[in-house]
Amino acid sequence: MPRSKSAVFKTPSVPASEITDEAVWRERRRFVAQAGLVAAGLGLAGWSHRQAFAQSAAGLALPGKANPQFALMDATTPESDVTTYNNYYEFGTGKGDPARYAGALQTHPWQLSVEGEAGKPRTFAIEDLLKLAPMEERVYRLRCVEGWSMVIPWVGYSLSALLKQVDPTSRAKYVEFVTARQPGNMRGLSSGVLDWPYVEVLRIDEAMHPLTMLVFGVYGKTLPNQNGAPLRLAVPWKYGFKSGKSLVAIRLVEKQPASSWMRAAPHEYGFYANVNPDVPHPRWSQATERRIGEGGFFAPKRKTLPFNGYAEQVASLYQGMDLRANY
Ligand SMILES: Nc1nc2c(c(=O)[nH]1)N[C@H]1C(S)=C(S)[C@@H](COP(=O)(O)O)O[C@H]1N2
Ligand SMILES: [Mo]
Repeated sequence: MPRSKSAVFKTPSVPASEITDEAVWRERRRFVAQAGLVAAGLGLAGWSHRQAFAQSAAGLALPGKANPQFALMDATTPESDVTTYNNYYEFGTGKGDPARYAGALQTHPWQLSVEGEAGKPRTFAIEDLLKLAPMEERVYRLRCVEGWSMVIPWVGYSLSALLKQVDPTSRAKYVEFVTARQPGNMRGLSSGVLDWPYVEVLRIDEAMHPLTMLVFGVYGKTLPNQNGAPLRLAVPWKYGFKSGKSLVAIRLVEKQPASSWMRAAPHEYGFYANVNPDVPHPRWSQATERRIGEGGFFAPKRKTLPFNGYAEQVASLYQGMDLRANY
């Protein structure tokens, strides 16, 4: 897990005036040789002077083949909103905090361990994950339980492609998603709003559903830290908090686990958290939503759709269940 700062990403401490062209060139070569994204053979077009001195691998070109199956009629939310209006409580609870402070997140090197009820549990380097399946661009709605929504062009692939690699056993009934906890780098950890690390949970069939996406990029570039670099989840029919950012482990388990939010406020957050306009949160109605970037505060609200508009794809997963009891 990337708990310690990598020397590779430190800016040289020599005054700029003393750095020869040779030294600059050497430093660049060293950085390029060690940075994972290049090793991944993506042929990243944007890799150049700009990236040579970057502190992270966020914002590099990461094209995905547009998948028309996930095209939406809704206009996409402007990139400037997607990357500046965020929830990432490890960096503070204000909407602007993640963009302001998530630069401190260390995203290199990065590994994801896929463990538990699996025939072939394995730790994957981010470089290998980037090569595991073809990158797709999918436009998904994101509905936050707080009553706002966005439409976001993510880049990644179905989580099922990864899970299949480890051969889940028949006892793998649930999946736990564990996200990064970097005490020195996350100024929000001291706040105590949640138990860290931030953990989210799905049923195995939800995790294997083709809509459930492992996300590496947004707007054709690798994820900015505030959006969950270097990889996060997107589960578009559930409230946004189910989509954990900066994943470090995925655990296949037999018994239904609790998420961080379930433990913090069990009456407010259940296991499922499917978007449901008929079941209000104790503090927020879920009937309507404000689409970020759409005409500001006074723009008419939109009606929230059951399963966030994905009912056709996912309603069958919950057949026979009381969705009021299973909120
Ligand atoms: N690790 C972690 N993941 C998280 C959160 C968080 O605080 N920490 N917030 C969640 C919530 S409440 C929402 S709405 C989405 C927001 O994703 P975005 O900022 O990329 O739009 O991330 C989710 N994933
Ligand atoms: Mo949210």
